[in-house]
Amino acid sequence: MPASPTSHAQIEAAFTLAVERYAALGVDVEAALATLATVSLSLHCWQGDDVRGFEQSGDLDGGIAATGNHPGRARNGDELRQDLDQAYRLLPGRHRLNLHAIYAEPTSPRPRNELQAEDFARWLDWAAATDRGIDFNPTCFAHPQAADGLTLSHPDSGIRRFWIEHCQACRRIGAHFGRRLGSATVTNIWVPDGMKDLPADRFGPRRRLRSALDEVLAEPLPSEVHIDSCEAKLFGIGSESYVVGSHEFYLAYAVQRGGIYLCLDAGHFHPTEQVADKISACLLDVDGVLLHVSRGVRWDSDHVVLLDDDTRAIMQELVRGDVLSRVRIGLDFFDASINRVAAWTIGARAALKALLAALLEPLDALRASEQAGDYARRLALMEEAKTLPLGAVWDAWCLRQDVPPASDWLAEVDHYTATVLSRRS
Ligand code: RNT
Ligand code: ZN
Repeated sequence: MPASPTSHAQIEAAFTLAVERYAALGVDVEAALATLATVSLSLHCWQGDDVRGFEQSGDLDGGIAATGNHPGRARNGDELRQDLDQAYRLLPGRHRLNLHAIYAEPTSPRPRNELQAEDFARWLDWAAATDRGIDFNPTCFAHPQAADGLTLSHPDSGIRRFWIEHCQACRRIGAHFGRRLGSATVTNIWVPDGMKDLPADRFGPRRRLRSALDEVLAEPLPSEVHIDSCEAKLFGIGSESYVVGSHEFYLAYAVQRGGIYLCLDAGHFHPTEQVADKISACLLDVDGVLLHVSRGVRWDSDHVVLLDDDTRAIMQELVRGDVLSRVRIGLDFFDASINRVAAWTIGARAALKALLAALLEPLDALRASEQAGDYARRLALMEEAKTLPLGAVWDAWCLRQDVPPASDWLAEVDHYTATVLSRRS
C-alpha cells in the first residue's frame, strides 16, 4: 500500500521541537546543517549496472561479485546517467560522480591502456551541465590481461606495462575532469592482485607493485585538479591467502611517497577492525583519506550502506577530528538483487544521515566530560545522543533541499520503475 506523503506542517513542527532539544545540549542545528551542505558524496556509477561497464570484455572478476538478477539494469551510458539523475534527485545536497574506466564511450573500441579524455566526453558534458565533480578509477579487472588475477604486480613485464599505461591514462583523464569541472578529481587505484593459495614469494609481487606505482604516479599533476589515491584490501575471492596491495603495503607507500590519499574501504579489513579507528592514525602522516563507505556482511560483500554503527562511527570520526576537508567520501556497494535506484538512494541517504547524526553530537559536552575524566557522563551522553530527534532534522533538511522527506522518495522510485526501469528487457 503506498504511504501518503508526510505532512510538511508536521515536519516543521517536529523540527522546531528538535532544535530546542539539541540546543539544550549545546548543539546548534543550523550550524550542523550548514556544514552538511558543504559535503559531497561521490556516488559510484557501478551500482547501476552491477559493475559491468560497457566494454563487454569479460565477466566481473578480481575477487568481487555482484549477486542478484533484479530487472532494470542500465545497459548503456544514457540509461546509467538517467538512473543516476533519478537517484541524485532523491539526495539532499550536491553530490559527485564516481566513474570507472570501463564506462568509457569511445567512438570506436579503444584498449584500456590507450583511453583518452574524449572517450568520456558524454560523462563530462553531463557532469558539467549538472555542476558535479567526477572521481575516477582505473579498471584493473574484468579483462583478458587480468585473467591471472595479477595486474601491476604481474611477473610478465608486458602485462605489467599494459596496466601501468592504463593507470597513467586514467590519471590524465582524471586531471582533465578536474580541470574542466573546476574541482579536483580523486583517481583511486585498486588492483585485485593476489593469490588463492600460499605464495612462496611475498616480497617479489610487492616490489613489483611498488615500482609499478612509482611509474604510474611519476607524471606530476596539479593538486587543484587531481588527487591520487590507493586502495588496500584484506582478501578477495581467489586471493584468500595473499593480497599484494594490503593495508600495510599502501599505508607505508603513502607515507614514504607523500602527496597521495589512502583509500579505506569499510569492507576491506578483518570484521572486528574498525575503519573509524584508522582515520586518525592514518591522517597524522598521510595527506588525505578516501573513504569507500560500504557494508560487508560476513565478508567484503558490498551490501547497501545503512545507518549502522560502523557507518556512524566513521562519520563521527570525521566530525570529531575536524577532518572533513582532508577526507573524500565515496560509496562502494553493488547489490543486483534489489531495485538499483533504490539501492543508491538507501545507501547515500544513510551515509548522509550518519554524517548529520555526527554533526549533531553534543561534542562540547562529550569533550568536557572526557577532559574531566568523567567517563560515565561521556558514555551516558553518547548513549542519550542516539535517541535525539535526528529524523526530525533530517526530514526538515530534505524539505529545504527540495527532496522527498522520510520514505516519500519511494513513491518516486515506484514511478520511475513503472515508467522507465520496467521497460528495459
Ligand atoms: C574492490 C574495491 C573496489 C571496487 C570498485 C568497483 O574490493 O572495493 O573499490 O569495489 O573499484
Ligand atoms: Zn572499494
